[in-house]
Order: sequence, then structure tokens, then C-alpha cells
Amino acid sequence: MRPGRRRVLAAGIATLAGAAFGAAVLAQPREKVIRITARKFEFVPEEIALKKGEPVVLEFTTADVLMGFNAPDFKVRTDIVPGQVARVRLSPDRTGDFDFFCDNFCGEGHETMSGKIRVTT
Ligand SMILES: [Cu+2]
Repeated sequence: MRPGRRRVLAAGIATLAGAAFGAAVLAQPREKVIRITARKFEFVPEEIALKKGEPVVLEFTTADVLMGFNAPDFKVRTDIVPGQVARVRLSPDRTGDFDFFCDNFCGEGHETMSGKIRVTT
């Protein structure tokens, strides 16, 4: 398979995954964008501070291997593919601390690759 074609295929799969979870892929104007880097074996930053009722777009990149982002409390997830930008929209509807984690096995430290979403009023 030619490299270009493979890239198109991967993008298609990522789009399907996003659609399945109802996540929007493009940020709207004025929407706050938070950039997060996934690497072996951590998210940087690992704590995301949000305000209840203020939707944000989380933008992920990785230079390593295929990673994942999964925040089950908000039913959002995405694959994070090296060389691509992955986006999910998250609308925090309650306050508290919520865990997120990598859900694509990425190596020996994968099980500890997690972070926290802190939602305040
Ligand atoms: Cu992982």
C-alpha cells in the first residue's frame, strides 16, 4: 500500500471512531482548545482544569506510537495516531475529579498512563 493511501485510511478510521462516540472533530471559533501530548507513558499535562458548562476541544498529538484517550465519565475517546492531530469535544456537565487513561496498549508502562480532569464551577 502506498504511504499516502494508508494515511487516508487511518484518517477514515479515526473519523469513524469519533463519529461513533458523537465527538466533534473540528473546533468552533471561540472554543477553547487544550493541547495535550501523549508519550510513553504519560499525558502532558496530566491534569486538565475545566469549568462546568464550558465545552472545550482537547487536541492530542504523539511522537511515539499509537495511543488512546478515554474519559469514560464523559463518554469521549479517540485514537492518537503519530503524526496526526486527534480532537474531541468535551462538555463537562458536573464538577469533580474524573480519570482519563490511554486505552491502546503502547508498551510496558501503558497501565499507568492516566490523568485527571478537574471540573470546577
Ligand atoms: Cu497506552
